Amino acid sequence: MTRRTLVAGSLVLALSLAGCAGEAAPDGPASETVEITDAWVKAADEGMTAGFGVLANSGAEATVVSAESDVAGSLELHETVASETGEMLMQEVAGGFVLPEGGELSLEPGGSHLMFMDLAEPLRPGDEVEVTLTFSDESTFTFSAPVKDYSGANENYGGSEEQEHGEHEEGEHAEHEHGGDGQGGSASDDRRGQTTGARSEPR
Ligand SMILES: [Cu+2]
Repeated sequence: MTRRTLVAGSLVLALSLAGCAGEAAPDGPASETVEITDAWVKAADEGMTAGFGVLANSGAEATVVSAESDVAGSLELHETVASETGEMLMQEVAGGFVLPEGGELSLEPGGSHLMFMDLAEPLRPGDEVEVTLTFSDESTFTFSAPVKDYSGANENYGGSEEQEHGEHEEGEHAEHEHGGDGQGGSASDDRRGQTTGARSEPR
């Protein structure tokens, strides 16, 4: 009898807690739904350098509003834009890096990147750099990125990567088929299709 009352009591408590959560994102803080892959930082002796990687977000839309690292006086969130004369310029991105719901954002040379300002010490290939991202919900996400040599935007930093990539295209992406469920259309539709498109349709 007593035990039964206890169970009932905790059930009510759980329900009322769930009620309190109200409209808060069911996916939890951005720090728990965002991951980074292929993170790396460009080697540099002093001054500025840049960090890259692919940010993937499995939850609701998340926004990176700031970043910091012990190796730099400050970190800025940069995007690359074409000027009126066609020159590529980088600038701080207004409003931060937006990661769409269930989507990803690639930080890459010639595109958006983390700008390391005022390096505290030389960053050599093989070093590891810790970076902390802060999201608009004030949660934070720390990751470690290796330092790599990279000598210019026109150079393929991966070396043999082009060949390897060709093989991956045939292997890992073979299961990805287009137009299966008639939802084709825009690029964003296509991206979403990858999460739902795996189901097999009965004939
Ligand atoms: Cu920059």
